[in-house]
Amino acid sequence: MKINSTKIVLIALLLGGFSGCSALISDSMLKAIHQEMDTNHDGYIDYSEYLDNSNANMEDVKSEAKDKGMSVEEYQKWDFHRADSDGDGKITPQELIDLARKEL
Ligand SMILES: [Ca+2]
Ligand SMILES: [Ca+2]
Repeated sequence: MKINSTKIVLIALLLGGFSGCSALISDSMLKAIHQEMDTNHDGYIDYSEYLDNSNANMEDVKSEAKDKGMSVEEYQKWDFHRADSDGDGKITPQELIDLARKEL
C-alpha cells in the first residue's frame, strides 16, 4: 500500500487549528491545506468544516486553548475568526495565506 505522505504532512499541520499555518509554509501547501479542510469543495472553509477538523484533533485543540487561557469553544471561534479577515463566515485560500503571512 502506498502511503500518501503529503496527506500526512497536511494533517499534521492542521492539528490544533490554524496554528500550524505559519509563514514557513508555501502558498501551494496552504492551498492544499485549504482543499483538505473544504470537505464539500465549494471553495471556502465554513465554520462547520473548521469544527469537523478541529473536533477530530481535540487533544491538540485542548492544549492550544489552554495555552491561550481560553475554553475550547472560545479558542475555536477565535481561531476561525482571525482567519476570516473580511468576516463573511467563510475562509478563502487567500485568507488562509494572509493569515500565515501575518503570523510571521
Ligand atoms: Ca466548504
Ligand atoms: Ca472570509
